[in-house]
This record gives sequence, C-alpha cells and structure tokens, in this order.
Amino acid sequence: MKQLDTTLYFITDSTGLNDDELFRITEQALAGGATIMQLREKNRSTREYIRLAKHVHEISLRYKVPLIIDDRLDVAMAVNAEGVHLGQSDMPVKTARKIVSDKMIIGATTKTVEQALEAEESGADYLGVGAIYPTTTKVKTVLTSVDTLKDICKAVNIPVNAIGGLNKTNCGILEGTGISGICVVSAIMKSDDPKKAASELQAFCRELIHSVKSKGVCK
Ligand code: TZP
Ligand code: MG
Repeated sequence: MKQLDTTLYFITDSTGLNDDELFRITEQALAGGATIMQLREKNRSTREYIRLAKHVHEISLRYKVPLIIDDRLDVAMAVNAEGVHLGQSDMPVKTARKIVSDKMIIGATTKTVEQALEAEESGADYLGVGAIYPTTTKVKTVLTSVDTLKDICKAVNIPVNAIGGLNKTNCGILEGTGISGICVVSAIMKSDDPKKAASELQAFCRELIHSVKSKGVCK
C-alpha cells in the first residue's frame, strides 16, 4: 500500500474564477496544510485542462503535495501528475491500472461496500465516499449515509475519505467512522482566507482521526 496522507484533500473548482485566482487559492490551500489535492475541471477542452494542470503541478510540486487529476488519465499522464481520480462512469480502475504503473495514485469514488471492494481489488489506492451532506458544488451525486461510510471503512484496507458539504463546523459527525481524511471544495475555495481555512481544517481533521485511532476504533 502507498504511504498517502489524505488528511485534508483539497479539490479545486474554478467556476467563476480567472486563472490567477485559481492559482492563488491553490497556493494558499497548500500553504495552509492541504496534504493532497485534486484539479477538478469539468468544462474545459483537453488542451485547456492540460494547460491548467501543468501550472497547478508547478505549484503542488513546490509544496510536495501530490496532484490528482479528476476524470482524465490522459491529462494526468501528460503532465506527470501523481495520480488520477475516477468515478463510477469514468475509465474503470482496472483498465487504468493496466495502462499505468503502480507508482501512479488511482483514487475512486464509491458509494457502496460492493463498489469499494471492487475498486480496492482493481488497484485503487484510496476511496472518496459521499456526499455526506448536500453540496453547493456542481456534481451529480446522491447522499451517502454515515453508516455506509463506516461499513466501507471496515471493508477495505486502503484510505477512505469522506466528501460532500463538509466544513469545520460539521465534520465532527465523522468521528469513529474510520476515515483517513476529508475532501473539501467550497470550505476552502469559497473562504475569504483559504490558507486559514485549510490550516484549521487540517488541524481539526488530524485531531479527529488521531483521537479515534488512539481509542482503537478504526484500523
Ligand atoms: N463528490 C461528491 S460531493 C462533491 C463531489 C465532487 C463535491 C464536494 O464539494 P463541497 O463544496 O466540499 O461540498
Ligand atoms: Mg469523474
């Protein structure tokens, strides 16, 4: 298994932002303590996606934070990103793993124990599970219960991150679930002070995971 720190997984959303604003928020999120990040672009041409990914990768390399590209293995490979994140309607994890070596991080979105086990078996390195709360970020998703999240954490041996509507005031609900971290978009992207938001979330989340681990609740 890879040594991945998914404690605070920052995901971008460039909707309504120019490039400089996106890069500035990305830099602040990483300076604040995001431990892994994803560039998530839904409405860009391949060329634009690669252009942005190259630039964001220059930033993430400076902070030694792994960059994951959403949906597109080709874009991830083109910019030498550290990983790719695949949903249930993207390239299957097994297919992606045939194309790339074990070095490439592959993440998968899963909503059931069955999907989680299949992703793990196919070579996924971590899972994103949610949405835990309703989200204002543009995404096709349904809510996942905290019980299902717990079941998934118990069923697999790879890191599981919760996602969806999470912020520092509501992620206490995740205590004892067995997660390795949280994924956030708006809690950082829409903050007036993204660096502070990332720093607070990281500290809170580390405490949440550590306190549970020390009680022996999760693996
Ligand atoms: N998948 C499930 S919820 C979600 C994704 C990509 C969006 C999470 O965004 P936010 O703003 O942290 O709720
Ligand atoms: Mg996807």
